[in-house]
Amino acid sequence: MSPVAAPRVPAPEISVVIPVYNEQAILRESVVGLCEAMRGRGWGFEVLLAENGSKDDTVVIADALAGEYPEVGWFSHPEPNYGGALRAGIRRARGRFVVCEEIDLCDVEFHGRALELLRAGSADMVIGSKAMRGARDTRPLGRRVATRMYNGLLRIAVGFPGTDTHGLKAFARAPVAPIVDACVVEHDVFASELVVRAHRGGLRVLEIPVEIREKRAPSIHLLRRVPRVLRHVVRLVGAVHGSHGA
Ligand SMILES: Nc1nc2c(ncn2[C@@H]2O[C@H](COP(=O)(O)OP(=O)(O)O)[C@@H](O)[C@H]2O)c(=O)[nH]1
Ligand SMILES: [Mg+2]
Repeated sequence: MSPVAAPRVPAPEISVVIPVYNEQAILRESVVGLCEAMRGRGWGFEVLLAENGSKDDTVVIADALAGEYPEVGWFSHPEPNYGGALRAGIRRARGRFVVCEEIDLCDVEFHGRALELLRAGSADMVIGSKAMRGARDTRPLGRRVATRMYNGLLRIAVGFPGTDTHGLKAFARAPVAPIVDACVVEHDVFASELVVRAHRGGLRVLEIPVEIREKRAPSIHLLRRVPRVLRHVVRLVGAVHGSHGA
């Protein structure tokens, strides 16, 4: 099996980038559901699965899906790094618009609403917020509280004015590509750096409420993430305040 399979569709309008790690249980069902729903809406799209070092059958399933669906491609990022894989996926994206997804969400309704705003030129980036008015977050209380605490931290640390940075987002590739290149923080906090830099760079960032229904519980325990996230937020503060580039 080759270590990478590029999508076989020419010039898609939409690139859906999905970091995946040890997702054999839901990968097939999620990708098939996503592709069928997007085909059903008549969209030209590609799906890029950004894997790194899965120890289960994720890669075997991803490769089979790429064989069955010309829209689907996958690659393995060499380091164990969610943000690195997401960033590499965005760099491979060819669409005019890029949607950052999660395999346990695959919310095509969000794609539709975000695309409408992006196509109309009403925004450069659309964030699917779990925490704004109108959102419906069915995750356990601890994770909902963590989202709000993390957002409060970003507000204090870097003046982030929104309600959510992690999770679903869609953007126009051309204005956001240089911001992706400017990001320096890895792992979970890359997603936040991207949104924070988009705000600070004067892009039109719009939040819309989403309904979160995870297909399974998260793979990493919440508390185990905290020390690394805090270290990376410190790095983010340095980065956006100029010590690590603009
Ligand atoms: N490439 C890659 N993807 C990951 C990694 N950890 C989680 N993911 C993917 O990131 C998405 C969100 O992960 P999840 O466990 O649901 O965490 P949540 O964001 O807190 O809900 C899923 O598509 C996962 O497969 C990782 O280390 N590398
Ligand atoms: Mg999840």
